[in-house]
Amino acid sequence: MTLNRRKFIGQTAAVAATGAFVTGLGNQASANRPTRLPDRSSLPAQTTFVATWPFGKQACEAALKIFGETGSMLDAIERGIWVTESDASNASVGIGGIPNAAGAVELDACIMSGPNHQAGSVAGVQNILHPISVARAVMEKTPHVMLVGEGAYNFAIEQGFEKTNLLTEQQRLAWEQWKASRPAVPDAAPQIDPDHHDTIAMLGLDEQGNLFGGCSTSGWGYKIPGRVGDSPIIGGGLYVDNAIGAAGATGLGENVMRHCGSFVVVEMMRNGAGPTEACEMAIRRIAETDPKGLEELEINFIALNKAGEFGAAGTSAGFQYAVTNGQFSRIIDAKSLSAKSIGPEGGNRK
Ligand code: SD4
Repeated sequence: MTLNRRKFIGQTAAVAATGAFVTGLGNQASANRPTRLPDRSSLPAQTTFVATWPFGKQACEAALKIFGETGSMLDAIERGIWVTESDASNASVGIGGIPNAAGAVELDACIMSGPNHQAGSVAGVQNILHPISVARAVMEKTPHVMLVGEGAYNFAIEQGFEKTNLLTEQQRLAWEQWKASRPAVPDAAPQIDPDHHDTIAMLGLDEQGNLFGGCSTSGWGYKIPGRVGDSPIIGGGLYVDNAIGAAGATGLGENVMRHCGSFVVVEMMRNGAGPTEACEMAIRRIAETDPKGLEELEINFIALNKAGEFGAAGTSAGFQYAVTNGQFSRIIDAKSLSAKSIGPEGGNRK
């Protein structure tokens, strides 16, 4: 066992150093033929966190630190995501998030625990700083999986969460401007800037090969009140299968949730694809059925398998993700499937 472990970590370091690791087991989407998943059950993994976007690096580093202190992967995922939820300069997660069309910040989040296949989720919740923690409370303290809107808020307050104003002055002013410039068609859907979307999805693996994940967002800026995206949907914005791997999504949620995106990524890994390849295959499969076609989908996936291999792919160029483990912490370019550019962080910090 000790030998195996050393050998695996040695291999991991060597491959990581060459950069080959980040591309997963293969790049060819045309190699759509399922291969048998190698038996990785005997390979001990090293604790690894993977998250969407460059800001995910800070969150992953916090997660690794929390794991070191508490030994709890759920604490690590939850409190790693706190870092992004607390960052008022991030316009798409937690405080400082772009409000909905009515000027209210409405948050979506979910969490999954691989070993017991548990999940908790909240959607459309207002005035709560850490929706990821409410999602965890739903998972651990109720027989349910998902609470929405007022029900989720009331549950949070009952659980001791504080009411917090999440609308910053900067976002209030931007919303006022948006409202003033929006076309005066009474029933028209709000004009949405597709650049304003950036969610944190975080995946985690412990040394026993157990997988976990969390996701948190304020969603599509100026969305119709009550709109729920993919991020709190189990199998949409996040999916964890403890036998195989985990995946998370960021981008235009409607184009992920109509296809059970993260679930599809995990299923691709079940069929033998490496993480990057699985993300790519899922996107290509979505693009095949979706009338929008590949370039207009604006979706990105991250994936982590049970052996600690990770990867990501996006429909456009510019999607980056973060990986942190005991050996390194870095931001990596995802594989892009078209030349269209989304820019760093999807334009969130413009
Ligand atoms: C949503 N998928 O609500 C989220 C937004 C997002 O990067 O991922 N932004 O549709």
